[in-house]
Amino acid sequence: MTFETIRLDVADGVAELTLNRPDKLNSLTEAMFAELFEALKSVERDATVRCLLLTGAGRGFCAGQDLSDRQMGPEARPPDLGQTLERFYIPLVTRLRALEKPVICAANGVAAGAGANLALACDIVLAARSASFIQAFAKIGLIPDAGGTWTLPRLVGEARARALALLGDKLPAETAADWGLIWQCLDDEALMPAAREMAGSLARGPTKGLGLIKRALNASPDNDFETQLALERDLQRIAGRTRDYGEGVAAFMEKRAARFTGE
Ligand code: T3D
Repeated sequence: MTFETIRLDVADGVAELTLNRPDKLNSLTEAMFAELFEALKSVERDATVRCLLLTGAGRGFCAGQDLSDRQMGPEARPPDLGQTLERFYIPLVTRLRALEKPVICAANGVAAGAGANLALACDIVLAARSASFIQAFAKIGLIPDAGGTWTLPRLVGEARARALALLGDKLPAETAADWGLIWQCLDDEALMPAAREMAGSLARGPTKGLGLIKRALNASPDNDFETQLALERDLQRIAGRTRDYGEGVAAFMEKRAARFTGE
């Protein structure tokens, strides 16, 4: 598949999706969303893809909405941002969270506005030491979107979430890792090798089981303890019927590495 604003490279079970407008710090345009949705469709449908790795080209990960598309003259009617969220941002982060395959974000540089929350919608976020996370919205009179008001307090607690959102300050990757906003901060040159190794390892994992783990964790914030226990019971029933569960147990008993097929 050839794209203009993103790249999609599929090899050895991993789909590496690169936001590719480096001159504009990979800020998001309508054309880019169209290509992202096309790429996601193929990742969702292709059973040979067992892990998605999202990153950015150049020195930034993603600077959020391309603001040159939002310039207005004094007389112009303001755009309906509710509608752009509905059409673009909500489907993008919803599909990443719902994808029943692991999604890794390798934040290679600054992640600002919806770019930061796009990263946080992924399952595991690795970041280069030179990267940073900025809830830039308040600087232009907006509120954190793309799930930010939901993920931030859950990941870092109310006090830090409120300060990040209200101040719009730059949070260095190292602090983001210390606070539990992301999984790990790595030296710049170590980021992509580590992200690719992790993606490869997940792509060789029990894909159905990993998908069910996501389903359980996605449901958890809305459930009480009893409801979640019941969900675990139902999903474990499904996991217990997968071929990979049989293989995992056999490999353990035979003291060898498991050969998961994702079935
Ligand atoms: O609108 C809706 O549909 C609602 C949804 C909104 C979602 C949102 O994401 S709103 C928030 C939008 N994003 C921002 O407010 C961040 C804007 N960018 C920045 O604050 C800074 O660029 C950064 C802090 C991210 C990085 O700063 P720095 O100094 O490292 O780089 P720079 O020089 O500012 O940017 C480099 C180039 O990228 C520059 O282009 P130029 O002058 O070299 O041609 C800059 O204009 C461009 N760029 C960076 N961010 C954006 C952008 N161009 C368009 N839109 C951007 N968001």
